[in-house]
Amino acid sequence: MQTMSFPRCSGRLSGDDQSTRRPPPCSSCRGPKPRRPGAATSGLPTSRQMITISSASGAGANRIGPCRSGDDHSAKPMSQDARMAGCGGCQEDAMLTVWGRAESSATARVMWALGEAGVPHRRLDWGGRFGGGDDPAYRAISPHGRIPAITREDGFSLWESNTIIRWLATTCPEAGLWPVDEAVRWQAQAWMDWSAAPGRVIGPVRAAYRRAEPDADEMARTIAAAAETFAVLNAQLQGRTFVVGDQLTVADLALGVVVHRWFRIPEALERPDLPAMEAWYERLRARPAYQDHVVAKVSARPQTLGMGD
Ligand SMILES: N[C@@H](CCC(=O)N[C@@H](CS)C(=O)NCC(=O)O)C(=O)O
Repeated sequence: MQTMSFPRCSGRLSGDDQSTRRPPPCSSCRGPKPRRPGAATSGLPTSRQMITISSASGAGANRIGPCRSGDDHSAKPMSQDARMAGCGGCQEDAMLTVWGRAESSATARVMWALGEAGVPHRRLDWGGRFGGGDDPAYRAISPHGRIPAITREDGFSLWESNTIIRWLATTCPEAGLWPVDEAVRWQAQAWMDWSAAPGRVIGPVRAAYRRAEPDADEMARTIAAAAETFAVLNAQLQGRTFVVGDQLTVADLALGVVVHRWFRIPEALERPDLPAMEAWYERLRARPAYQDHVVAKVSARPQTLGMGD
């Protein structure tokens, strides 16, 4: 069996981010599968130990994890994709790990997606003050050393938050995050790719108001530039519940975190009203997974002028 070494675990398993939600109905056994007590942590690293796993192309890659629920999987074999995803919680041996600190916007996006899909997972603090981005073993998973990345014990790994979200949505179709209609599906892809644009303009806004001595002109200029970009999303949301229709999709998952940052700009700063986007933001805030992984984690400290990093 081929083996591959994953980065040493920092031991910071974030308990609040272990999925406690009930998994969605399993696509294979057609019914919710109860989780084994302790399944979220058994066999997983507890301190700085090396995780050795079988490679995705190795002998264990296509193995269906033993289902301990007594469900009969032979009636409807799992698809290859569902097996690789461990979707629905039936592949307990293939517990998904998210590498990334909770307050990172890219990590929060993935965590929110996992919460929406109800996929069992754990998160390890990684990147930023926790370090690890330069660990050669982590670089093997995430080539530019950025967070987040995901790994499974059978060797599957992936990086780039939007790609992880696409993978999740397509391997867990039960979650309904991947539009069935072809035209809508491609619109969602376009909005996902466009999500880099608001990502680029919100950074300068945050840098401007957080400076020790914020400059009024710089703040006004960066907010105006950001508002121009966010107005594009506001126009798209007019008359729609979510970005590409009446259902939450990958497009919302790609954009929801950066919009949270926009609405966290200190109230003292003037910014144009974007009513359709604000109504959509309120709809997102009503979702428990968004509350847990975005509102409670990203820019959670009160945002004030001159607050520093
Ligand atoms: N396009 C990447 C961006 C990844 C990225 O830049 N992540 C930031 C955190 S949001 C990062 O890794 N920063 C360095 C660090 O946290 O150590 C994605 O969406 O996954």
